[in-house]
Amino acid sequence: MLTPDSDADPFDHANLEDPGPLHEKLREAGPVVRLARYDTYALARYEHVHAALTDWQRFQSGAGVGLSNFRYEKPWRPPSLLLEADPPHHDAPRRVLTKIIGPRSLHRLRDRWAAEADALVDRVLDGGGTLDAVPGLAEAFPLRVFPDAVGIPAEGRANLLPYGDHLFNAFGPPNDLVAQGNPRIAGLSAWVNAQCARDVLTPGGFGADIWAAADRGELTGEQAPLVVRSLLSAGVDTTVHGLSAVLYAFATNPAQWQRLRDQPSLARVAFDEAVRWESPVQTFFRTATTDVTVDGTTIPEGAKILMFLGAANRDPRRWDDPDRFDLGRDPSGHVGFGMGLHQCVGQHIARLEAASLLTALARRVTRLELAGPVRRHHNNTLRAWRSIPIRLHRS
Ligand code: OW7
Repeated sequence: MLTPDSDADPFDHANLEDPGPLHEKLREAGPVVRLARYDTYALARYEHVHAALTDWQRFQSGAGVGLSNFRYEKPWRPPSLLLEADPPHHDAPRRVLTKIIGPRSLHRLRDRWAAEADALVDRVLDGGGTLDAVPGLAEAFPLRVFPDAVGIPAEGRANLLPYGDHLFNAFGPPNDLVAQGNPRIAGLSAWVNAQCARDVLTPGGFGADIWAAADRGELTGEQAPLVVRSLLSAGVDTTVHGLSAVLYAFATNPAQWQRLRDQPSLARVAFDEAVRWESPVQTFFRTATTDVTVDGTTIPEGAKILMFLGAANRDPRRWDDPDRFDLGRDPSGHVGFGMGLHQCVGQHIARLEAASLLTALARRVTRLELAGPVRRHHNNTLRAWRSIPIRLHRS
């Protein structure tokens, strides 16, 4: 079958502002669409995104999960041992991190994070309850709890968000968003790298736990700081935009908020439904290790393949009424956290942050109401908000 071509730019500002129309076009054009301007292949249907994510042998990560191909171009930073690696190199770092930030280890943080969420929401309500939910809740909560849990010092934490923002832009083409971040990235990067050293990390945190794994021989001393870097790279912007998404979803779907208030145990389903609905991580690339035929169309060896997680998560072939944010559906199987070997190792942290914040809000707030115009933040990989003015109605 001849592969359909598209001259669309998924990374231009119109598509970053509202990717829905492009996603529909790509899903309907065929199982594989060649993105002519980047000489890459797009997958936008759930079935094929899922298949590529679970076939790490033919869809490799080790040549980079951005547009740039590490076979030909030097990466802007030393590659991640998790995200940008394939088995067998991927396995030890993954095994170590899976245990350190798995559900069992996170259990210790439950009560502390619940208390922090209660305190934050009380403070916001005491201040009148009208605020920008992006800095005021979605950024404030992760920045309150996550760097402490990793065990980095207080100084310089404001570097985490701009570092992540640039990192996620850098998976895309070298466009204006990357150019905007370039002047600051050396400084941000130096700061992040410095936080990964063993003597900087507080005992009892995830970072110290990673170094302890190195002492047991589960990682080398060269690997340990790069695994800490993965936490600081992947763990901040993602959760911020995931929390923004669920807050916006509830502000614009008051009946769903009532449902959560009636049944607070829905907080986790609500967050996963928001991750499906919004797909805070929109896209990642893979590289074909051999000629791959997808539903009759062939992708050549060495080609980059762009997987549209956001399009798959709203594919009507897989989801009933996919554009609806609905606590009544079962969102499991969404690819917002990926799927397979690389599926988000931090998803339990994200869910615990979200459940803590949503539970604190559900106990105290009858209604989240938009209180002004919302604004998107454009990023080559992340679906993000700059501003969500809201009024919280105290119960
Ligand atoms: C890393 C959300 C995907 C990521 C993203 C960015 C960096 C890393 C991982 O996971 O450094 O491992």
